[in-house]
Amino acid sequence: MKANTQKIKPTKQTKKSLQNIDSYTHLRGESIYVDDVNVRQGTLHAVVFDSNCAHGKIKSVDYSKALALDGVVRILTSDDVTGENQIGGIIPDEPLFAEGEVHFWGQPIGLIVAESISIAKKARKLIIAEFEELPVITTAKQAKEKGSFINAPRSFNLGNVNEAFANCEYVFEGETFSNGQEHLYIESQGAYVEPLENGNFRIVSSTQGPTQVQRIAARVLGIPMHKIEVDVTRLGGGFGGKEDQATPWAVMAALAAQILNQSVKLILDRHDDLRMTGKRHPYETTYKIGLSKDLKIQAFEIELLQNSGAAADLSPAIAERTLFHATNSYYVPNVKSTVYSCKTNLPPNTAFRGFGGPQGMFVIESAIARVASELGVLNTTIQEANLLKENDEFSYGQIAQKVEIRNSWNTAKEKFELEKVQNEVAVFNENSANIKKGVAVMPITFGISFTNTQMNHARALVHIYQDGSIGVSTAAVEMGQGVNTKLLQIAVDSFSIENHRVKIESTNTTRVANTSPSAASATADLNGKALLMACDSLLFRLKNIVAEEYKVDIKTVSLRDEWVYINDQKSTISWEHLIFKAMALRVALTENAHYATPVIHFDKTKEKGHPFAYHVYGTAIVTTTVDCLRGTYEFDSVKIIHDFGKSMNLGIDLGQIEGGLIQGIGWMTMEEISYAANGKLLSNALSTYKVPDVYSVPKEVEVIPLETPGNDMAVLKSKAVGEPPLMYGIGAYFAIQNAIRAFNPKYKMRFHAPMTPEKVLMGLYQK
Ligand code: LUZ
Ligand code: MOS
Repeated sequence: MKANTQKIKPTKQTKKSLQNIDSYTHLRGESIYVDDVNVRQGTLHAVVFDSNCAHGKIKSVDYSKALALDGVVRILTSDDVTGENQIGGIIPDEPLFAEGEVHFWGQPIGLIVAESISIAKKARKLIIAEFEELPVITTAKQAKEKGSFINAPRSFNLGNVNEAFANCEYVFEGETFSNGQEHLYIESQGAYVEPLENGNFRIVSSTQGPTQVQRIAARVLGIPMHKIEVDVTRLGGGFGGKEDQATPWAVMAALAAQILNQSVKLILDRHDDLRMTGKRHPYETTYKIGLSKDLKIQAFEIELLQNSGAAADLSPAIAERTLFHATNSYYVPNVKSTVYSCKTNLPPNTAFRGFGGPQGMFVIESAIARVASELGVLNTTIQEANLLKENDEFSYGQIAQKVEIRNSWNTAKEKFELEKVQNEVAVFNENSANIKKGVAVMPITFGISFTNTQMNHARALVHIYQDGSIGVSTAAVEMGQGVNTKLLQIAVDSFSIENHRVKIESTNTTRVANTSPSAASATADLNGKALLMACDSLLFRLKNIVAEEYKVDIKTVSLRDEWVYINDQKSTISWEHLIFKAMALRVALTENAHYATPVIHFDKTKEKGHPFAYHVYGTAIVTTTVDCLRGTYEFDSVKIIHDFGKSMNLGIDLGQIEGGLIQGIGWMTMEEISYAANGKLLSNALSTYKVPDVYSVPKEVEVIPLETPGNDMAVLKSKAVGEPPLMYGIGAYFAIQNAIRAFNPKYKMRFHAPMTPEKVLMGLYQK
């Protein structure tokens, strides 16, 4: 395969997007990550000693040789924890350091603190641990058979599936599997902790959830939260992997800093990170789908087994989102969906872009593909017949409103000439023996808000300094998604001042407290809305100064391009002059605002409510070419109609679409996590775990914004864009599958992701 000359068609932008404010320092290599922080003299370095047994009783651990090594300062274990040895977020079921037993390969047992990383690593090799091995569970199915669960199953129900199936013309049952996914943030997990005076600590962490780090560190160190300050400048990627799982490393470093009264740095190297951290949850699912004669889906019943790993982590919340998205973009009047969070001996699996949603969507897309092949129709015929309409009810009780799925589908169909493409592919396949093409369409409908209603809030703290410059603090964590650029845009637009006047500060728990993690695609919405409120309050005060001085109605006062206008006339008051006046009049130039998403609610006892502020919609057409001698494939094009609402920064939002899409294609086609039966991670390096690269991205990616009125629940009507595009990648699986079907009429469709070249080859030559 030759290198792709990737062509990304420039999408028409009405207004030039503000360039990502980090691009200057990124390009020069000057951006600061945890490993770049200036450390205090005498800083110690830590390495985690972890289990090489997936399930067992710890018989003995001999640290003596390691401790004798020159430069080793201390080895901490569960015995040294000053507070509670417990880091569980949702359920307290996860020790910081193993106590008595180990439950996964890679579970932390101790922390080696030494004068250098190389000494600590050398010491790690000298520790001898003995285990009494216990039975190991690696799959969700094994866990279910043994009754090994994290919590009680959840079930969403709508209508009556049994009655509906009885009246269906067509009923099919089957199984699907989707594998996990490694986050592979470029910056691995890590933290740097300094002890301050009076038993206080400052933690610099690569976390999406600064408050989570602060809360758990306080619990483990046995001190109040106000003694801990967590500071985050930016992350070199998170993708959900640092929503909860940045915490243990920060907490271990903090514990060492507390015990040794010295600053401590703990950064996982890539191999340690791959082995010790959880990933996207694999799911094993059985489904039953029923349709009427006119191909309307009447009933859908699924039982999902989530491979949660050895502790809860965020699994219960992720399982819930799987149910929320189990019908993807379709209206199904009768639904019974049940999910089991299965406890296995893998590292606790965790949040990953889409948060269980993609796993749910894969199942219904598989069921539709199965029906289509059984009935000899195109997948798209069934998909199109069942798209959501205005006022349709989701299985969780929310009524679909401002639905744009048909609009995006129809626009994609027209603009990208779907029928013509499908015909061309069919003609190509008739005339080509060993090269086959496949096309698939992937509609997405993704709910925006944390499904846990109480997490949907944020705050902003704005200081206008006396020289007219501004500092903005929010709960938003910049992880490459460009949220700081959006926040800057909100502040400069609010005051109509120049970009250079605004600085977005680091995310810091002493400036903005009790933060929800930057997650759920909701960061710009929640923090942006809070920032808008803070700016509006300040603006009111500033305008009031002018109104009082000139005895005019405040409504006639406005700020434009760094000047005060009265009745649309430019005054003699500049921005700087206005701030000078405010200082002289002792007007408060600081504001703190709190935003909590209105309207949303959810009743878990009934499993009904209105959990999402709104949904994001879109449709992708994926075209692939499969080499039927080799089983290899490439993607000719992915063409997307996406519902941005009214994008406030199309450049940044397009970046999110492209990144999400490629990450989704990787999950569905090439990234294959593999554990041995004894629980050891086999795909433990980048030589055995394949992520998309420049050779595997689609040759053409075209994204056209859908024309819509936008949605007031989104910040400046600019809809959330972080997670939804990952799910366009699901189309890649079905595009390849359609190419296989064109080559091998005997191919019995299996729905077992990822669709690696090995699986393609087996499908091509299945008899
Ligand atoms: N994190 C979370 C998330 O705690 N709750 C959510 O609903 C969610 N959704 C997507 C991604 N992360
Ligand atoms: Mo998340 S999957 O940390 O938005």
